Amino acid sequence: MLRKKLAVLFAAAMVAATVAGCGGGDTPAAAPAETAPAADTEAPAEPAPKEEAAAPAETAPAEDTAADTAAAGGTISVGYAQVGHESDWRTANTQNYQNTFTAENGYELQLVDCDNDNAAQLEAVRNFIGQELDYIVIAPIETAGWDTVLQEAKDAGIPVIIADREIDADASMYDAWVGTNTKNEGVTAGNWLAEYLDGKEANILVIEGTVGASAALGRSEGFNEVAASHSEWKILDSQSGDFTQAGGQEVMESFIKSYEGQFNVVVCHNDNEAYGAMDAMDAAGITYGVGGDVILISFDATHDGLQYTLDGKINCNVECNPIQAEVVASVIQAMNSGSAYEATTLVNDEAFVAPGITSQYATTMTEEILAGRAY
Ligand code: GZL
Repeated sequence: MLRKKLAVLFAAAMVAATVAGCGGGDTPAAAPAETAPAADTEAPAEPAPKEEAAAPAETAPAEDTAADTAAAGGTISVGYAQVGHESDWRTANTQNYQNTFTAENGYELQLVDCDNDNAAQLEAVRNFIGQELDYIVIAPIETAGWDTVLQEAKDAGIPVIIADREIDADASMYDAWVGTNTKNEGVTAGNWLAEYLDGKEANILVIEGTVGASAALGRSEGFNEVAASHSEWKILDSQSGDFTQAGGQEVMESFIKSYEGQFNVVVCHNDNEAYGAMDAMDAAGITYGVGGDVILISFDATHDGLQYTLDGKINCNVECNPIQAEVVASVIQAMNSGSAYEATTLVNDEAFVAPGITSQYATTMTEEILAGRAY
């Protein structure tokens, strides 16, 4: 892999946190002012002190865009350690990276599907380091266990971008973060339910995402924060469906055995779990959605999830936008040209509700909205 030789830079790349549309919630702290990643030259760039943002000074002439680099015969090698292929959301995210990090755009993408296996994901990142790729992007399966391999990438001088989910590591251990605010998504689901129930009782079953995944932890934290302020609500049970349809069906079947006739709300941490829960409730003759005995809430707002929302099968669907590759590419291009880049970028999210429902927290679904969706 061509290891890009970045010019030695004399100035810090100014770094700022950018919020692109979701407010509130615990967004990752913006990383302190960073220099553009040290070039692998003899004299590494003089790092600006992290606690202060150095004023932009004379920098090496801005390099070309990735496409120009490609035209000049160079390519930017990018390794993407992808969570797996567990959901429609993940499929859309993978496709987005494959459509963005193309050869004609000046990239050489190695996308490794880690099949929801932490050990495989760490191995993929170490392989990227061993190949001396130019940049590494990680969508972390779990939040824990990243310090050692991130230090290895740092020692190798390879910039790392954490994408989609969050990790339990200091922001100084990686170079940028691009993703969504899943705690905010959970708060939105809770606020919508409170608005919809208008004081009525709720006996809630939750099908969580993958154990240890920040998306599951964030959604639970946000929803539970709202639930705690409603004494008329009771969360009967909460189990992981691993973000899969099979997992959602298995957990819902178990819930029906234990709580049939006792619950009126089911919260699924993603659309695929919701499809599995719907199959299980159909088999048990339990009605859900608008006019049903059970209120069904889902996350992701993928195409099929929004079709079910439009059909009134899902009452509320909180979006989590998988289209993130363009933002990651813009960060890589900025790093590559030694210019300013955002250390933290939140990707837009919104929420949708079934026709007949109006809400201050969500948009009422229409055919036009569905037709206009990118995924
Ligand atoms: C959310 C993402 C989650 C989706 C699931 O940012 O990490 O993982 O909600 C996917 O569909 O499996």
